[in-house]
Amino acid sequence: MITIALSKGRIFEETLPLLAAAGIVPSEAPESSRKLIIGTNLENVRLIIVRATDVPTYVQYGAADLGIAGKDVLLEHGGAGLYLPLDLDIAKCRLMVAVQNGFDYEGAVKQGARLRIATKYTECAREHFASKGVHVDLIKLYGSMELAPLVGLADAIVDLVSTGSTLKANNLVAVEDIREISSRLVVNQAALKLKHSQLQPIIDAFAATVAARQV
Ligand code: PRT
Ligand code: MG
Repeated sequence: MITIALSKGRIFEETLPLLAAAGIVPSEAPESSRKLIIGTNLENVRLIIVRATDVPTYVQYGAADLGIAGKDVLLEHGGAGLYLPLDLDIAKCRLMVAVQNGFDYEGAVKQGARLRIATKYTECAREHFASKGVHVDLIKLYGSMELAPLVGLADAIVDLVSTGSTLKANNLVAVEDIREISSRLVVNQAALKLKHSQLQPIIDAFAATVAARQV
């Protein structure tokens, strides 16, 4: 049995064509079913539906052989025990620093002020501000980071931005671009050896699809 860990929403949607290229068709959509284990047209392949941040954990411990996770999630997780053979170039966005419109971020940084930063991405944020020599207090949040500067919880946030409409709707502006984010294929290292003949064709089909899109 091959088990693939996916999260609902954008990753599931953008993974469907990759699965199709490997001849895998889910028998249900996770949005319409409450099932956490979803069968496929192939008897020996199943999908498990987990929180995006939990994908690396399921794969690390071998509860899933493969998974798809955002680079943001992998940077926070650390990647222990994981083989990351492929950038799938899906679920793309940017990790950015944003502040409330009118907040003088440049000025605060120049003055050497200690900034309060609210984020779900504490590892990436710590590294970013350390590399710039900016002193920060990190405030860990689990969602809706955009609210923090509006109610005085933080001076700035570190969050993912794709269209920019969430920032705009909350009177925030991006002031720094930390890095590009896309999703990666995550493989359990032991499974890759033990189930090589079953896993390699799936990895190859994903790779061929990604390569064909980049021409
Ligand atoms: O939503 P949930 O709390 O269950 O978990 P999650 O947010 O970790 O999962 P999900 O499914 O929302 O995101 C899965 C992965 O998609 C992330 O790990 C990223 O790698 C990737 N991704 C791509 C994004 C976005 N684009 C994105 N825009 N993840 C989140 N966002 C959020 C962002 O945090 C912000 O709140 O969307 C909002 C901004 O979007 P725009 O379009 O308004 O700029
Ligand atoms: Mg989300």
